[in-house]
Amino acid sequence: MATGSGRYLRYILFAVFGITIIYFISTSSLPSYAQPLTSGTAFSWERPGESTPSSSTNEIDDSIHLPQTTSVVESSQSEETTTPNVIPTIPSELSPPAPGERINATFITLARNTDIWEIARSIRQVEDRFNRNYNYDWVFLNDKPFDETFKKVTTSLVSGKTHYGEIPVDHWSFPPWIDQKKAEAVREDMRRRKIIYGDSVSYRHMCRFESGFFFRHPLLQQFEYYWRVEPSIELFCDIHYDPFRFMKENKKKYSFVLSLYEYVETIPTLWDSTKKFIKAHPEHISPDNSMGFLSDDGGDTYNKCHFWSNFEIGNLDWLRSKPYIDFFETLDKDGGFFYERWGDAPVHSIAASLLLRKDEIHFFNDIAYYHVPFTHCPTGEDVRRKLRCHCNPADNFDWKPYSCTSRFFDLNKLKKPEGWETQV
Ligand SMILES: Nc1nc2c(ncn2[C@@H]2O[C@H](COP(=O)(O)OP(=O)(O)OP(=O)(O)O)[C@@H](O)[C@H]2O)c(=O)[nH]1
Ligand SMILES: [Mg+2]
Repeated sequence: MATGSGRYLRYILFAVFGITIIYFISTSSLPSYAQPLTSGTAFSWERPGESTPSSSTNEIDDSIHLPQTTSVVESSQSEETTTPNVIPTIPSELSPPAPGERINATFITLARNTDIWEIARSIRQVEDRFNRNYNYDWVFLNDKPFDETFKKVTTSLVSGKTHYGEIPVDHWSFPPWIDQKKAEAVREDMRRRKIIYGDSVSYRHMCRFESGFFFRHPLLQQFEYYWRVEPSIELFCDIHYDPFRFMKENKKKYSFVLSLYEYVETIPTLWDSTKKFIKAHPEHISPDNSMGFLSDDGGDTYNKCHFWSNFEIGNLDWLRSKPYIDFFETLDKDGGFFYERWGDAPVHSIAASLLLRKDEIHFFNDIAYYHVPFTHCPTGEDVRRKLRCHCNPADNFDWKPYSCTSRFFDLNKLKKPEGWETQV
């Protein structure tokens, strides 16, 4: 008996369900042709004659209109039928510039012609998330002349002015005091030990250029602040204010989003050269420096912590100042860019930590960033939601053991963002 009545109940349920479906189809899905578009009206996201069901919970803003590209004329009104134009008109401006003053600042990219599509991706991200509203300039530098494709594509993507410069030969070559045989033997040894970029000459020129020369290029003389952008980076969140302006108004000279430990094999004697500089130029060392970020024993040894310089927003006048130039020249004379493989990240980081006051270095929690293989995804759900971030918080590197960002927070007595403990 129980089985029989159960079966009847199922039949009834199926019947009710079927009738509901038929009713729904017959009442809701038939086009009403209520609003024919005539020539001269704007194209709407609604298909002609289709009206948005008012009961729908997905509210479509039918005030969104594209520029006039389509005209559909009802056959009852005219014999003439026009084919919809599939080529939209191109707006001259994607969005209006943000109000307020601009800082004397530029984006800066060092790249080869072959980097074009990777840097195009980066530019697009920077423009979409920030610069389309601010229109800052962009300086491109190369050790060879940029080709037409590079210039054409980048000019079309950047909302500000673009500038293209070639690097002077003596900023991208071996200085005369370098022993070529010794440098070659080092490269061969690093190749055998499989040290990343260990056998590359061009990588060494790049690191030396980024350490000591980019800010001296004639194209950068006119600017006070720079924001470095590398190929194939990602920005995961909207940038809802002007970071250049933040830097200037808060007297910041250097900033970062990611920090980590350097491969010791690439910098075995960098700290010896640094200590030589400290001894020779005590007048350049800031009384309120960040030695605690670099060393766990008061400066005797280097703990390898550095800010990851493929992202940086900084002050060019600081890099052009005597303390920084004296620091770079001490290192350059010791030859470690070629006899080892010193990177510009530890060089900039040691300089910022020793020459600047603690409060002149800034950590941008709200600039969400990726450069292979590390991600900075802002800690704090509220921030991520408000900034429309698309990064996975689980990928955030900030509080992992191989990051030095916790050390930066502790040294500066900063309160870590809520939720950091869950990402360790
Ligand atoms: N003009 C020029 N630019 C270079 C050269 N080598 C590297 N660069 C640029 O210098 C910057 C750093 O080089 P990358 O190859 O990204 O070095 P990296 O970030 O340490 O390593 P990746 O993991 O490969 O990104 C990038 O903006 C490159 O486009 C070169 O030989 N000539
Ligand atoms: Mg890179």
